[in-house]
Amino acid sequence: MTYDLLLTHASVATMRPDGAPYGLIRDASIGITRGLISYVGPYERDMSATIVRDVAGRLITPALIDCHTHMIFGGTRIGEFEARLGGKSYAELAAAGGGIVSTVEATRAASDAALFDGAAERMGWMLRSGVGTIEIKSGYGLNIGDELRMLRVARQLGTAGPVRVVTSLLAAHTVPREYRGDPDRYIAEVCEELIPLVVEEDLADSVDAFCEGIAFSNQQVREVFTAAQRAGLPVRLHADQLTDGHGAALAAEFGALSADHLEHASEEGLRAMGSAATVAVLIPGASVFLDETDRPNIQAMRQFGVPMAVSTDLNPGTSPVASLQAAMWLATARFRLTPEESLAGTTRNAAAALGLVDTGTIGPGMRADLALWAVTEPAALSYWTGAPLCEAVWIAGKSAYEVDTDD
Ligand code: DI6
Ligand code: FE
Repeated sequence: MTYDLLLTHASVATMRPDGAPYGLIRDASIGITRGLISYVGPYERDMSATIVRDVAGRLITPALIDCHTHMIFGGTRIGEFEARLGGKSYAELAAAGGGIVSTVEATRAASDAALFDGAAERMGWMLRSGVGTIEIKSGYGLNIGDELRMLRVARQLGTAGPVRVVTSLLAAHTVPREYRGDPDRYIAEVCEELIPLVVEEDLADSVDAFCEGIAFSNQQVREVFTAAQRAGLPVRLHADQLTDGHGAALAAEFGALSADHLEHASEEGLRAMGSAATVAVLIPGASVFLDETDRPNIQAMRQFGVPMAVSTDLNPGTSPVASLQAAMWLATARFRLTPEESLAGTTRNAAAALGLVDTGTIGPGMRADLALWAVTEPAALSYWTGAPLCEAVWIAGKSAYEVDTDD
């Protein structure tokens, strides 16, 4: 057989769950045919390919997957960041009309082209940290027209490539100013008008909500989830980030793909997530940036068999983190994940959080979504931070990024 591309002499972290830690194979070759992996295993001398690349023992992992971002937005919140360092809390600023609502104003005022260009630049940063798939949420439009506009821009980013984009409708992010006195009316509009329009245009792959005192109640989230599932869309939830709002249990009850943040989730909630196979998406960047003292209960997640993913939550308010490899470092340093859990969290388990079965591990038949790193040990990806370790990314077998070796 002749491969389109053959990578030889690699340390391959396949991230397949059975077998060696990291599913690691040393001195391995990866054969790629028509965008898919057709061989991974020991180096064999007589394999032929259109392009052969000897990677000299360096590490290849699945291209990383960021399963939670708010990558499309207008403006920044640098002023708010400085105010927080002056002593104000995130919740105080949100209550005073700052926070998410201020990004909503800047996003509504931005043109489609400005939203696209801003997000495309950030996606370039993410690609250079080894990312091949990114989930992007709406949630800064908060009216029918602007939520649809954000999702259309997200779809355009996916079409433009090279990074694969998965989208989530997050209209239930916070109560828009126009509905301050009547959030139930906003929720009804989301359920009855917006979700059907999103489905009609195929703009979202899932529906998300923010269950929190400063956002939406359990009952309001139930309504959104019920409407989403009736329309055939899977759900996910921002759960128990700032307080225990029983979000983990609610997500499990609806069989959500993921429940995200979880700093204040109860043991019962996490147990329910384990039974429902709902992925816990851990976001150490927001924890650090907001200087949260409570950490997610990783021990309970391990005990109840909750799959753990790691994401940046890239957004202007709580997590201006634009490298998924930096999030891996934070996940070990802040949440005490092992380096293997951290890499599983940005590959195999992140794919599960997005409901994707064709990426996240390296094996025959999987998409050739691969990242090449300037290290040989998989644990090094959670050890170094701030170093541009990623040397190349292939997405569906195509070269998507190649480090500039001239300097
Ligand atoms: N939780 C978060 O961390 C982001 N959204 C959410 O529901 C924050 C978004 C923002 O502050 O703009
Ligand atoms: Fe978020």
